[in-house]
Amino acid sequence: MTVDIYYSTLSSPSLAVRVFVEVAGIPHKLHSISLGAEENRGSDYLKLNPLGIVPYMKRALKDIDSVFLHDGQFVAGDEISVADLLLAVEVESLRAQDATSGPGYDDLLADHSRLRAWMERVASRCEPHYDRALRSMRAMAVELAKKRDDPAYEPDFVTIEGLSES
Ligand SMILES: N[C@@H](CCC(=O)N[C@@H](CS)C(=O)NCC(=O)O)C(=O)O
Repeated sequence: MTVDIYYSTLSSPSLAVRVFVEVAGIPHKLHSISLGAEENRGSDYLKLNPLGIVPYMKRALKDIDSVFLHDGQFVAGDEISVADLLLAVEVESLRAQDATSGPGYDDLLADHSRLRAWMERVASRCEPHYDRALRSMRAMAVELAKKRDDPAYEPDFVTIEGLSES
């Protein structure tokens, strides 16, 4: 299966993803998005990725399941690496994105049992640091969900941000 990667040559995370898939021999197609020409803010790209940022992988959750986690316990084999942490935190960030619109985080991950099991492995391998570091992001998702129900509700982001320090 070929992974579609939307990327910019001026974006460091894009370059990291490109080098990773090339070194790992993962079949992929690169689609160049010009940040300078603001193609990432154009309606075609926003339809694809409403966040308007690069890198972006189409069907990313499916790709993580079938391409990145198909052999071994972790992304680069049976040992955890920084690739697992970067990817797991990126998946966790869907909590905030989907608290404001679209399906919730649990619904998004519902059909991805391999992905969920890997997320649990990453968290438990890095316990207690992983859950502690993610506390603010998870709390923010809860507060954003309240705001979705009541647009007048104003979450206290300063207090939420401080949670991970305690
Ligand atoms: N956490 C994201 C960060 C992506 C990101 O910040 N991309 C920047 C370029 S490095 C971007 O697309 N900026 C465009 C914008 O914000 O309008 C990732 O690692 O993929």
